[in-house]
Amino acid sequence: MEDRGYTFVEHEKPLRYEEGDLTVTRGSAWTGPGCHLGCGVLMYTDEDGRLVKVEGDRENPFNQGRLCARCLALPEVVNHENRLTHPMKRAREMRGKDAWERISWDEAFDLIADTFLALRDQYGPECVTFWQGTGRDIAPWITRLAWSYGSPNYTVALSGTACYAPRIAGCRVSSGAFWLGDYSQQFADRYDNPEWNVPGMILIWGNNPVVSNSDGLYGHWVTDCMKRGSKIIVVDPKRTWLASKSEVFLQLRPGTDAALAMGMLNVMIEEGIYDKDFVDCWCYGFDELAERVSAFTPEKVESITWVPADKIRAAARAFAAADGAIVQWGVAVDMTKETLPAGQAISALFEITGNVDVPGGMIAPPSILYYAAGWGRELIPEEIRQQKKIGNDVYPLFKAAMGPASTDETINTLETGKPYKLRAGWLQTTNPLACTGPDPKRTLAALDTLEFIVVVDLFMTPTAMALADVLLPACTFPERDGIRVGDGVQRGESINKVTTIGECKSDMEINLEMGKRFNADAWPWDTVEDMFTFILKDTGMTFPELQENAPAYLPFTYKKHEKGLFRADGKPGFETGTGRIELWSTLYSMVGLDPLPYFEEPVPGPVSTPDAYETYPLVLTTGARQLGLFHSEHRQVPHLRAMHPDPVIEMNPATAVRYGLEDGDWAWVENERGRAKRRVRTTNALDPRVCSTDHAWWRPEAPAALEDGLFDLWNMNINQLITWTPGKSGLGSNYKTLLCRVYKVREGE
Ligand SMILES: Nc1nc2c(c(=O)[nH]1)N[C@H]1C(S)=C(S)[C@@H](COP(=O)(O)OP(=O)(O)OC[C@H]3O[C@@H](n4cnc5c(=O)[nH]c(N)nc54)[C@H](O)[C@@H]3O)O[C@H]1N2
Ligand SMILES: Nc1nc2c(c(=O)[nH]1)N[C@H]1C(S)=C(S)[C@@H](COP(=O)(O)OP(=O)(O)OC[C@H]3O[C@@H](n4cnc5c(=O)[nH]c(N)nc54)[C@H](O)[C@@H]3O)O[C@H]1N2
Ligand code: SF4
Ligand SMILES: [Mo]
Repeated sequence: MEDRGYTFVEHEKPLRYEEGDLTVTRGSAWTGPGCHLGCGVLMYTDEDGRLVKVEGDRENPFNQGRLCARCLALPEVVNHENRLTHPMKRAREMRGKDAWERISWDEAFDLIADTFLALRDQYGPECVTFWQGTGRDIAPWITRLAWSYGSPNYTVALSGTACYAPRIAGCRVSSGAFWLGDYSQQFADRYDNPEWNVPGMILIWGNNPVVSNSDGLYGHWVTDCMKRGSKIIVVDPKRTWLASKSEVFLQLRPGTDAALAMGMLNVMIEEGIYDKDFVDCWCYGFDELAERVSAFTPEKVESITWVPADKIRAAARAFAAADGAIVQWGVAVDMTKETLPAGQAISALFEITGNVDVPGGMIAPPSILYYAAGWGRELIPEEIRQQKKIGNDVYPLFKAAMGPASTDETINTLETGKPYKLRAGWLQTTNPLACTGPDPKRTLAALDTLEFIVVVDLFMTPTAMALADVLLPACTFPERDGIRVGDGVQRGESINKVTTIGECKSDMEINLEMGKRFNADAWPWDTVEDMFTFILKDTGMTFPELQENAPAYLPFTYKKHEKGLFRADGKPGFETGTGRIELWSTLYSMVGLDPLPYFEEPVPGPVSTPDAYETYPLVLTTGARQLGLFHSEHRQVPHLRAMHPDPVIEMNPATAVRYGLEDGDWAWVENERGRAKRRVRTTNALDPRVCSTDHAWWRPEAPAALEDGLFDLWNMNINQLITWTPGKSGLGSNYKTLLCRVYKVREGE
């Protein structure tokens, strides 16, 4: 292995060793089942090769031996009797019925290839739509599959691509980079690294990191930093556990985030407590931003957000005064309809205070390889992408700057056949009817127009039961090898196979095999190991070398803008049109969007739709994460289901009394579009005007067939209250900004 300046961790033991009767294999977690992270794990297998126990790896700097419930319960997932274990097919006219025929992998691959290739010959490659769910280990493999087939219509199956993409797109537009909080995760020696500083302030915004461990952040890093002196501010409609430990808790009305951020900017600018040198030297459009936020006085913002003006002032002052400040933002920022201006205002908080690429502030770590946003872009001609990608003609931003197609427009296209008819679908790592998609009845009818649908999953799901013509069984991570090199966390990890279940194949194997049949030149590797080694070629490591030595850490430098390390031309500054951080966005202006942050009332809402508010008098946010459940997964897993057996709606005790409900009652949560059943949980952590409810519910134990209720989906899925309506840019959604009423479920319902 060549010396490229990587740092490796000393391992006391080899990759595999014996402990009593068991074999222990070191590795990194990743999907399936779902999670965004890759904690260091020790996987214990018995003499039959069965996974029996998982422990945290103390040597791994990422999680330092800690694991959460989902990895501890992993053997129950991997060995579950309801895992899909072999490929199956079903005649199109039998969709929705539990009427499957077992087939071999060869038959499955041949059937899919014959169908997809015939459609490509007849209608052109854009007639196939490829869907993935959240950031599992899928983006490189599904994008390469779609693009090597020739279709630009790869998409993340969410309305308004409302998960991470708006935050990433917004940051890239304004600064050419994506910013993460600096918790020392880029250093193998972590908190002991001499270059790192403890962040003075962590502003946790619409994120609950100790539960969700989302987007590359291990939640315990926040508490690790708090033990070392960091203070926190929390922006959330609910007094979360972290909020109860905060310096300032800003309990806002859901969906008013942009107004709150503009109020904080107003205070910083009025009081002159931002970093003037940084702004003068490195930012563009500050005067315009100052003018825009001048109307957002704390008093005005109080009336919009329900957050007291004094708290807004206190939060702005504490953030600006901190030595090293982080904005730890979450998906709530993406799930407000006008998400780009909200994200723009929130990122301006760390930009005008100069918390950019500094220790304990925000950092933009290089990845070992940058392929997470898509691998194989060169396989599809740019003019095809420009002309044919769905959503480009409706949303100029999608044409100018977005890799995926717009899912909202994909739904419209499925229904109207415009601008052309979609014929087939490839759904891998997503369960849109139970979780990802709003308006599941509409989603079902739209997808059902496709002539041919392939689903790749671990378990039978409502989506597979309703729609799949071919269903392929995927591996969980202990059943496969893999790499993790491209997600901005600055380290290379390997996923190491320890067990085998049925005939399951990994997503990488499936896509390599399919890809060869679509376009052999684009997939020249004999095995996935060869493919991983190819991907690693710029690192000087082969895949087996990575497995032995992982995790591998890249060298890291702060203040890259001063050193010419951000720009392709090697000059100081940022990779934007003006070379500066653009508080006034030249790209937004070019694609017809407002170049400055703004606030728009969430729709529906108490202000935007007062008539609806009379009928549906509670503000509703959905989908706050639960520790034992990842989206629609884990409902079959005994120890995890026991942690959260039923879908819950949380409300203030006064709200429950007002609607004749008691803690533990079953209630309907309803708006004009539909209703879902929830168990009432009363809590003082919520304002009496606001409720919070779980998402992604179905009951795997309920009857499966569509005519029998599709695993109780129509009683359980809260997304029946939500519509496919993104913001003006095509990004953003109203998953977390709804209105509802609640009433008791009657006996027999
Ligand atoms: N109301 C509401 N709805 C929401 C949200 C919300 O906050 N509120 N959040 C949204 C967000 S942010 C997201 S990202 C989406 C997530 O939505 P999705 O990512 O689509 O999540 P799931 O619906 O659980 O579907 C994932 C499917 O992938 C399967 N799977 C897991 N691991 C693997 C694997 O390695 N390989 C394969 N082939 N399959 C695998 C699982 O069994 C499951 O059936 O949901 C969204 N839906
Ligand atoms: N256990 C578990 N972990 C997960 C997931 C899972 O399903 N289960 N899903 C993964 C995925 S795909 C994602 S995107 C991440 C998301 O993880 P997070 O970003 O942490 O998102 P949520 O838990 O949906 O919401 C975070 C907080 O936002 C608050 N909130 C609700 N509405 C608003 C609002 O309008 N404004 C503000 N400021 N706050 C609001 C909620 O009360 C909650 O405390 O989690 C990932 N991790
Ligand atoms: S965050 Fe939890 S589920 Fe995810 S890899 Fe780490 S321990 Fe496993
Ligand atoms: Mo997400």
